[in-house]
Amino acid sequence: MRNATWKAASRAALALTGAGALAAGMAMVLVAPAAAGTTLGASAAEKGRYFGAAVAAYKLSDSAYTTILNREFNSVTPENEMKIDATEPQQGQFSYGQADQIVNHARSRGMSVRGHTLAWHSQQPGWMQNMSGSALRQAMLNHVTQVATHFRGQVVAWDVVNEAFADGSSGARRDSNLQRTGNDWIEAAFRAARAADSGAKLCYNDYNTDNWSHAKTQAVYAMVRDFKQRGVPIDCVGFQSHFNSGSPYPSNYRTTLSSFAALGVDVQITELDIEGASAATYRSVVEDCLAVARCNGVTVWGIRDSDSWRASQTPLLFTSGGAKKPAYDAVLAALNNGTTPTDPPTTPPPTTPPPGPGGCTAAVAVNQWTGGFVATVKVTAGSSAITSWTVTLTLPLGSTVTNAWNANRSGDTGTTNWTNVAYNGRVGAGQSTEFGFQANGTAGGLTPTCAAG
Ligand code: 9MR
Repeated sequence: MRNATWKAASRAALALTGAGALAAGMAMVLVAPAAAGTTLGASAAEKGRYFGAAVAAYKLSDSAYTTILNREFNSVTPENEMKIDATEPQQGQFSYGQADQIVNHARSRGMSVRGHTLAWHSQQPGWMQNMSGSALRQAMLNHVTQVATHFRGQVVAWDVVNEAFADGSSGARRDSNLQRTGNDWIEAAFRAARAADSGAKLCYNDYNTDNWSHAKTQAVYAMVRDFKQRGVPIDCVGFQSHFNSGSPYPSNYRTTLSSFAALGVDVQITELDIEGASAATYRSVVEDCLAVARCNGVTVWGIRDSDSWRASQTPLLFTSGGAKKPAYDAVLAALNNGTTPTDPPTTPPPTTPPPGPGGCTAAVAVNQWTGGFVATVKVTAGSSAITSWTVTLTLPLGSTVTNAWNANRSGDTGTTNWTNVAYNGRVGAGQSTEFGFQANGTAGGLTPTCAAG
């Protein structure tokens, strides 16, 4: 079912175009929609892809905006209207008006809809920001269930979880109230989404995961591989791809897309914008997607520059006045020239390099509440790089580890040993990586020791 979804959406868009052309021919008054190959959506559909835009409900009354939207795009993502603060402003009271408006606009025109987003540390309503522990976990799962159920059959893919990993070199999960409910919050969200809507593709979505050599990319990769191995229901990974001078388009972007695809998930470019809108960079992004069979499509994060969250960077395909920019022409040409891809060979998972000499230190930060705590342990290499590490930590009597992330452990009580996982054993001289765990009981004065190699 899920694999057929994109193809069905593309067919619907083409069928609509055909019907419109026929009607125009008979009545001789209607303007025929542009033929396939002259708009982003039609050209993408010819390649079995979609081309989408983030859409704001309040702009649907702006005809300059909807003219471009309706002409060019065959997929939409609500920019803010499906977020937690919009859909559940008071706990247990759901509000779908603006999201429904976008969904109806899209679907009545043959466009597919990406849902964004069910579980996120940001844009939480006040009531959720103030929650923690099992009450928050329950509220999050109920939110996922209710919202995915409401949009069942209308959303082809969901960003189930958004931006759950930290920036920088740690490869760690981002600290948040959701993360502090336990490291399994992400897989719990995916399971709830699948139970509520078995027809939608379920995606993990993040930014700064475009460069294959970055720790954050590798950490998400390791999570997806683990989910696939353990049967956690994940179907796709969204690469936001907000490119700018501080976070540029990387030359290994295609490697990133194909490596994730080789894990058995689809990949989607979900929030594309490029500072300055370089035509060459836009072209490269589209070519990279077309080169990967499991890259389903591209969504730009807004239509005109004035619609962008970073308007001053003029990062989109249309000027504020609605004119096509050179980047638009480059994207259209790339879509029309693209060849039908074949699946790339499976990329072997990264392996842990052999141990080498060097020393390390470990420091722990604790977030304690009544009856439990989360410990974040920072492992720092000494004056030379290390390739593996072991941290030893003694828990106070009565404390038991309940779950952990970014490290393998032996022992849940008393003296516990923690070793690196495949992607965080190598730490450069003076650099750090982090792992963490949640435990019942009290933390006391934890004093970790670290051994390298
Ligand atoms: O474009 C969105 C902007 O209108 C909102 O104010 C902002 C609030 O968090 O979210 C923007 O969209 C973000 C998206 O939901 C997740 N990835 C980053 C996007 C840009 O900030």
